[in-house]
Amino acid sequence: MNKKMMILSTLLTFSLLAGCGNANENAPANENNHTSGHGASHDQAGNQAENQADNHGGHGAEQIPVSDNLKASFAFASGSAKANEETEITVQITNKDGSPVNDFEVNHEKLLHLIIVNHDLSYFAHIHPDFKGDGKFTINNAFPAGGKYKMFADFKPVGGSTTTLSEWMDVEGKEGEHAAVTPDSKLVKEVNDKEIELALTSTKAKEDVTLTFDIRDAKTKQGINNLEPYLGAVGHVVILSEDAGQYLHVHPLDEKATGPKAQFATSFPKSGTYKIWGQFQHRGEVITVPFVVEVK
Ligand SMILES: [Cu+2]
Repeated sequence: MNKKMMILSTLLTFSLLAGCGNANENAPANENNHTSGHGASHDQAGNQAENQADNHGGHGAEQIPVSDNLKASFAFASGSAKANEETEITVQITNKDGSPVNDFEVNHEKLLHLIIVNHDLSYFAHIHPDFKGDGKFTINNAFPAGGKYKMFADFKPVGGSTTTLSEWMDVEGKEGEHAAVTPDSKLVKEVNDKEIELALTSTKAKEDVTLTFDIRDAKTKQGINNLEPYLGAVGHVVILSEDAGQYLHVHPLDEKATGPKAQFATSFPKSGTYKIWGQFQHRGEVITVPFVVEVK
């Protein structure tokens, strides 16, 4: 994909996310599946996004109806999860009629990406469940405390578009502190002996944004120019709104970059506080660096 296509694809995705966001908030209580991606119901904005997508008809396999028809059911294999205990998570992808979906495209080297965060976004996991057939994926995870966790399954069915389906799950046990998601005063962090600086070309909602991560050795301040591919690209970035209601897809501008700079394209659907996790690999080690930004 060239840069233009990537931006177009990103824009379309965000239009859809922005459009479906409100519909999700109003989802009936018995709807156990909060779709942060392409939800079943479309409000006015959602329809606009869909029309917009139709106008760009040449957009390859990204057809919306398939994703609209999908459902993800999240469960703990033993029925419940306890803090600090390995728990098997199952994610079952079905059509709305309950028939399992078994054909997935490899997307960033995996069939399905599972992102898990807790209520205040202080916990973040990005893991890759194994496909077991019958639409089912499983993986073990240990949750650090009790409380609510939101799980996002990110996948691409064959013939469909990139889809993100999510659900809040309860983990038994003592809850951790509830910390506020506070915007960083300086977008520089030190993680695993690396100093990572983030720059954004815009912090306004609905604008194209390029995120540039600059990765240096924390001691020498020398740029690191031998980043290794992580999930087939220079890095992987996940962005969530403060309430975890909006999950943003982010695309690297140059997948083959090796540092010290790694650039990604996105667009924030609305104003608010967002948490950004950048993930990079250097010398076999995955570095996860979080930032919090305020979008106006
Ligand atoms: Cu992944």
